[in-house]
Amino acid sequence: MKTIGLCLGLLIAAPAVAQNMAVDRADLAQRLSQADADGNGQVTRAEFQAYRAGQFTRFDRNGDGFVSADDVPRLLAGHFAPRLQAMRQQFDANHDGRISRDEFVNGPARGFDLADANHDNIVTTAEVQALSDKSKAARGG
Ligand SMILES: [Ca+2]
Ligand SMILES: [Ca+2]
Ligand SMILES: [Ca+2]
Repeated sequence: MKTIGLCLGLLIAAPAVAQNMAVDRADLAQRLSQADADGNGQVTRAEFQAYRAGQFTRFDRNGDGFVSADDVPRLLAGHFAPRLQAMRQQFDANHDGRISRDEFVNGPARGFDLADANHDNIVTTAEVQALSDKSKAARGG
């Protein structure tokens, strides 16, 4: 079961937007802070895309340059079909049924765009903080 557990972990780490159209802001804040490669408290679009490239490498388990059903073990295909479908809807720009590295890295970045309140292609810790404050308010806490 070790392999299956590892696979579950990888796929559960898929972008939150893929599993739920509503962006989980706390999760987004965490992912953006992970994307801050040089740790200066700002995530540029380039850093965000580099982070995505790293995610892609993990999702493309068979290393063929595409994220597709082939990357999901047959036993788990039924379980992950809806999630893969959601990812395809978001990222499969040319509708060939699989997600290329380019489609994934340069695909829609709703979370980043949402956090980048002043649209300067840099998400600052202040912007992330503002977003999670909004999120807390929305939850009534
Ligand atoms: Ca693949
Ligand atoms: Ca495609
Ligand atoms: Ca900004």
